[in-house]
This record gives sequence, C-alpha cells and structure tokens, in this order.
Amino acid sequence: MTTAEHGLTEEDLHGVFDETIATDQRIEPRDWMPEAYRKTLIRQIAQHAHSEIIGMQPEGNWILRAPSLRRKSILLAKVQDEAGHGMYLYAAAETLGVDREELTEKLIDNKQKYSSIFNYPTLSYADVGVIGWLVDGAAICNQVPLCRCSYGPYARAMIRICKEESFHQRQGYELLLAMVNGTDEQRAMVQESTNRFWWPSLMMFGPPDGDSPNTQQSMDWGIKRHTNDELRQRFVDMTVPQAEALGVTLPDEGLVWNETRGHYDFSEPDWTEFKAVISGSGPCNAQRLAHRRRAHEEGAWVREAAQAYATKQREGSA
Ligand code: FAQ
Repeated sequence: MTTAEHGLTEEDLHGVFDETIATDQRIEPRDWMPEAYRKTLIRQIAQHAHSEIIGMQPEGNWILRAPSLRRKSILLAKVQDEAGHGMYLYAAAETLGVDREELTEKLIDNKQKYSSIFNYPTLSYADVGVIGWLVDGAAICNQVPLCRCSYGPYARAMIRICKEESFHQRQGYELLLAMVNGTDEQRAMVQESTNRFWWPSLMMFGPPDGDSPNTQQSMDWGIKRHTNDELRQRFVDMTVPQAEALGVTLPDEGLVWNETRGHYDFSEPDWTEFKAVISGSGPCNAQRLAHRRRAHEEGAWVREAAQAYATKQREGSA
C-alpha cells in the first residue's frame, strides 16, 4: 500500500516511527522506516551474520584434532550452533528487503565486513577454550543489549542466539578449568592462548567512542543501547575475576582496579592493528575469505538441487 492510500504524508510516517522509537516499542518489517535506519540495520545484521559464518573456521580447524570423542562432539555442536546463528541473522536481514544470496556475494567479494576477531589463527587446542571464554564472553556482553534492539526480527533472533552463546562461553570456561587443573604444559598453553586473544577480544567492541561514526545515530534509533567503550569496560570488569579463578594473567600491566571509578583501568588496544585487520590485512583475512568463497562455489549444486526440488513441490501442489 502506498503512502497516499494510507492518507499519510512522509512527515506523518516519520512521526509514527519517531514515536515508536521514543516509547521503546518495536519496528516490524511491515512498518514504514527511514531509509537510513533500514541501511544501518542491513549493514549491522549482515556483518553479524557473516561473523557467525566466518567464525566457524577458526574453531572448525580443530574438529579433526580434538583430544577426545567428548571434546570433539562438544566442538562439533558449537560450530553447528554458529551456522544456525548465521541463518537466523540472514533471515532477519531478509525481512529488510535484501536477499541472502546478495549478502553472501558481498561478503566473498570483500564488500561487507565481518568481525575482526576471526582473522586471527587458532594455534593450539587451548584456543578452543579461550575463544569460548573470551570471544563468546565478549559476544554476549555486546549482544545481550541487542535483545532490546528497536527492530523486532533482530531483537528476537538475538534472544535465542544469546542463550546459546552463554552455553558456548561456559563450555570454553569448562575446558580451560580442566586444562589449568592438568599439567604444567596445559597451564602454559592456556596462558599463551590468553596472551594472544586478549587484545583482539577487546577490539571486538569496535573503535573507541570518539572514533565510532555509527554509535550515536544507532543509539538514537535504539539499535545500539550502549557505546563501544561502555561495553568494553563491562567486559573487562566481568573477565578479570574469571581470569583470577583460572589462575591466568591478563597481558596488560595497566590493568588495575580503580576504587574511585568502581571499574578496572586498562590500556588501549593497538588501534593501528585493528584498522589493518578490518581493512583486510589481518593475519588470516585472505585465508578466511578464500575458504568461504570455495565453500560457496562447491555448494552451488546443493543450492541448485534445493531450488529445483522447491520448484517441483510448488508445481505439484499447484
Ligand atoms: N570487526 O561506528 P562503529 C560472533 C567496523 S560475535 C570488524 O563503531 P557500529 C559470535 C564497523 O562495522 C562478532 N569491523 O560501527 C561468535 C564500521 O564499519 P562500516 C560479531 C568492525 O556498527 C563467537 C566501522 O568499523 N558481532 O560472531 C568492528 O556502530 C565465537 C566503524 O565502527 C556483531 O556483529 C570489528 N570488531 O559498531 C561466533 C555484533 N568494530 O560498516 C563464532 C553486532 C567496528 O561503517 C565464534 N554488531 N567495525 O564499514 C555490533 O554490535 C556493532 O556493529 C559493532 C560495531 C559494535 C561491532
């Protein structure tokens, strides 16, 4: 239905949208929304979906080398969950009028981003535990507020995703607990992995607020509920006691409790490294995209077969 059929002007529609946001209600796919709001959501949800799919690779690297059948089945289930998260998110993006195929093409043509964290290699089995602990931990911190995002389909997808992410975080922590209670070599593996993943985990929250072009507008629209720095601080405060319980040291000499602020102080991540990673020059960017591209090409026959089957079913029922 057009605006004219509703008898509403563009200005009226804007008013309804603003009122919905101001009263903290949800915008649904059928509702009018400003084009910039739609574009921002497509950008964020697509990047998020791509992160889940590319995020299968670092841990997937260890499925064939898991140390026991139990660890292998846990890891398989986790990596499968990530595929599922990607699917919910692509489905949420599709409600905004884009096509999943189109988004995948943009990812493999390097035209849309995915999280910086997945451009670092996984060098030991301790990385599986540390990814669960720190990377899923950071993901939860960043994503729980997205369950209250103003766009209904994204908010609802996030509820289920966050439940599964919490479980992922616990499985990582449980693996690390087993390792720190094992041999000296295992404890050293956990420490070495923590040293490598700590700074990239802090970078997951995005650039500092002063350098974040999207935060203010996204907060005004109720897409983001907190700034990048607020969430990074929350993550640090939450993680320090967990590191103490594990007996690992976080690799930052500037990490100290600040009584006055009631938070931990910590050093600045290397933002030059962050910029390099998000612009394609991280340690594994080329490998991650090449792998994704190959998987997409090799899966073409499956998509064609599924399409042919769906067409046949439709014709049959018609
Ligand atoms: N990596 O203005 P802002 C997971 C880009 S969790 C790459 O602050 P915004 C679970 C940003 O896109 C990981 N790019 O942007 C899992 C923008 O570029 P653009 C995924 C980054 O959107 C665990 C530019 O920098 N989580 O997958 C990053 O307001 C374990 C300026 O930045 C989500 O996607 C970064 N770290 O805030 C899976 C959560 N940070 O588009 C497997 C949803 C910033 O203008 C294993 N997304 N950029 O060219 C968000 O919350 C937000 O989009 C932020 C960025 C906070 C990531």
